[in-house]
Amino acid sequence: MSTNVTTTETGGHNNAFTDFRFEKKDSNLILAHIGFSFFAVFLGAIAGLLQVAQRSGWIQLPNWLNYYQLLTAHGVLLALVFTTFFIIGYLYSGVARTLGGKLTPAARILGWIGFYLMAVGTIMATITILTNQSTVLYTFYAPMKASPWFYIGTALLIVGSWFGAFGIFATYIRWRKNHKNQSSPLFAYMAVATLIMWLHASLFVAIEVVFQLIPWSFGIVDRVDVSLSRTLFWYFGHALVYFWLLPAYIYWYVNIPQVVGGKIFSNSLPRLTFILFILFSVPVGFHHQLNEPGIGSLWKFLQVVLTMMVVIPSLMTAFAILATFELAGRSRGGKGLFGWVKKLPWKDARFFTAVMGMIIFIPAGAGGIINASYQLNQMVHNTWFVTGHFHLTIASTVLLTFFAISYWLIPVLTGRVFTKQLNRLAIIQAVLWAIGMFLMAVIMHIVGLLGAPRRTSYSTYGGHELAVTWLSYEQVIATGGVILFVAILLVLYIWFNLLFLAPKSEKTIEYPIGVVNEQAEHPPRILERWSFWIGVSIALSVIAYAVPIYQIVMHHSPGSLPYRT
Ligand code: HAS
Ligand code: CU
Repeated sequence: MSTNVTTTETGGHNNAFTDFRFEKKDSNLILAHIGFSFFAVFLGAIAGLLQVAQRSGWIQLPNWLNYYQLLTAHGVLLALVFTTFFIIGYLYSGVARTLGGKLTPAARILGWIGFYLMAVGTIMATITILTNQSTVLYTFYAPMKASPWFYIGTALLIVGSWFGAFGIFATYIRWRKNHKNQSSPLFAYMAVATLIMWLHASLFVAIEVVFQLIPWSFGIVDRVDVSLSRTLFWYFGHALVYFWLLPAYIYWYVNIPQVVGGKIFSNSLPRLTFILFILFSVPVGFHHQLNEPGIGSLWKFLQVVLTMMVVIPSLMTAFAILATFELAGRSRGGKGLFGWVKKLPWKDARFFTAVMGMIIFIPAGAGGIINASYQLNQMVHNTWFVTGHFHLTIASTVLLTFFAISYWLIPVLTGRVFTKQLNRLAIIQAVLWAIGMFLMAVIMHIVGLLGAPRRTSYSTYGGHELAVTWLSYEQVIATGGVILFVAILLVLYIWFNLLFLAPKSEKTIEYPIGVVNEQAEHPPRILERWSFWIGVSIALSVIAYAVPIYQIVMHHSPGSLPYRT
């Protein structure tokens, strides 16, 4: 047990740093990412409102616009574009903040190259969606075929994010060189872990896009092996959802302790959780393909077991965050079993909004475990249950946490104050979000159990009794959707103010980075030996995937001709 944790290990938080400001070059790069992400939210939310109103029979779309086109725009802009831009921006901010206060020149160049690649890719993909040439949903399953420019656009988005990752690695490597034998600050450690996982997984969707989908959509080859393409997609797809989740965890582990006036509970546990995510995020993609032919049930079962393993780091996170909150509440004088809960800063939107997301994650995670249970998946697969699940996870837990981050990160970047009024609006926003999601996502779970399919536009199914029941639930779901849209307008209003209108602060605005609790142990060195963990991760993925992929390829499927929706 060691008590002399150095400030660098705690995330570089010492007095010299309370006056921290970003260099202009860094804040511009971060702001570009964050600002672009807001634009995606705006368009994606409009698509969401229209599609839920159409599916529930409230409106009829004009004939130049259809439900599946809106669904594609909604998924691509929110799940792929918004998240990637926001995450890279946020990770850049924390890495610059904790690794010597600024990015390296190489990181800035890589960051800008990445930004432009992602922006150009997004614009290309969005245009093809709006012109109905890429109505293939955000998972772009073959044999539904999109315009080649859609695939090239998404490939640029991914490759751009790799440049962002390289910039972060460059800054991290400089720090390691200058701080031999020290553990890196938690934020930077977690950012590096997240991006290692991301690079590993996204390489495989890049293979799918570059070697299968692009040649096929240009007509260079006529047919595509659907099984292989879906398997490559889900090799990436589950890790993708953790690429969204882990930055939210970084906020919970590293920034929130400072917001609540407490300390980070442990310096090793968060590192171990992130290592477990590197290991187990990838070899689990089959839990999205449990109902698909062509994959042996032994391999599906193995990946179900590994999926249960990847739940463990989330349970560890629940424990650590609660412990952090309890320590903070008690240090503020909270007494008795639950007295500390009252002492937490409930009126601070930077805390409240994120906690709303955490609380929602408890049922959301339970729903995930239901999805992953091999037999139960038969019941819920391709129903609205799954749509409900991901609106609680990505669209509530992660999104609310990102909102909470934006409420201090934009002020740090622009020097504008998150005023009392804006804070109050943000709290109302989070409450509205919870109500809207209760009506929308919780009901989606129920109607999903009644068999209502996902990815389906308005239909009465010829007045079939069961479908009529679905339709009555759908009215509630659409009401939830309207409330969520109002809540998004509030966020956009807050963001606009923080970017352009709110009063400039006289003092430096704090970038919250928590300090590790004095009793925490030094993290074991092995946790920072990346090559070792990358090796284990590759080994696990080979065990889980090598044989089934070999079997798919050797099966020599003639492949499918394209299908245009
Ligand atoms: Fe999932 C489908 C299984 C987590 C997103 N998931 C999806 C899809 C998306 C998605 C987008 O096994 C749809 C993909 C598509 O389009 O087809 N999911 C899981 C499992 C987990 C899980 C086992 N999913 C997520 C997260 C996502 C996400 C996170 C986004 C960010 N999911 C599945 C499966 C499918 C699936 C199947 C395919 C279904 C099908 O058939 O198609 C686990 O990671 C969940 C673990 C989480 C927990 C919760 C821990 C709780 C915490 C909060 C603590 C709270 C505190 C607050 C401390 C065990 C950490 C207290 C504070 C106070 C002050 C009181
Ligand atoms: Cu998954």
